[in-house]
Amino acid sequence: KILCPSMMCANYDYLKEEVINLDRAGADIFHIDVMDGIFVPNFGMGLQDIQCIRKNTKKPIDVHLMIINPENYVELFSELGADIIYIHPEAGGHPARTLEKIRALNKFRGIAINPGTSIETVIELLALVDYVLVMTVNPGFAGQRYLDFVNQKIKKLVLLKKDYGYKIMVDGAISPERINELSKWGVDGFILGTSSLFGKNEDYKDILERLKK
Ligand code: S6P
Ligand code: MG
Repeated sequence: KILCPSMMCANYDYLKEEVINLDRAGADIFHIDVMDGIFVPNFGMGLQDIQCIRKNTKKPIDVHLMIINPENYVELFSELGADIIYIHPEAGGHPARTLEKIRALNKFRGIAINPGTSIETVIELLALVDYVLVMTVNPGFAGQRYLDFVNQKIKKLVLLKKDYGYKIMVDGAISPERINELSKWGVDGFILGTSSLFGKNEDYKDILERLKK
């Protein structure tokens, strides 16, 4: 199980300490949500936040770009030290070209797909990516409700995985129970927000160890 703390849920008063603690506690990949107020009705995280996270961990970081025309910004996020760059094929531009750009920068390529986006509309991209981030909430906010209708898509992506070799990650309202169930289905990685990791009054290490099992 690949466990990825969603850093927009961290305590910003102590962002540096949060990164150091999560790193020591066994986080696998730091997940950073980037929102432009247009593709999704919210803003965050800032470039300075990304710099702070990059400075305080050697673990991989991913940027989940919820921004329109991501093609224009992949160099920027590459320079900021992202290891995995997720783009939304729904966000305009030419996703296949953007993914090619990410590969040329020697970064891992990812697509993030909205609950309302079907596999059929992104099938050509599946051969071009290392990671598929399945949104199980409509993107933009933490603390939402899990959308059960996405389960069907997750199962289809698990079947297709054998031919393409991507990793499947899920993002949105991922609770401990959900992690158990989805990992049995063949989901590889989990974005951890308020449903499983943050605001729990328990050591990150204890939580992450329990979730790993
Ligand atoms: C949502 C964003 C996610 C959230 C995460 C929060 O737009 O892409 O990464 O931060 O879903 O987790 P939770 O458990 O509060 O839904
Ligand atoms: Mg996200």
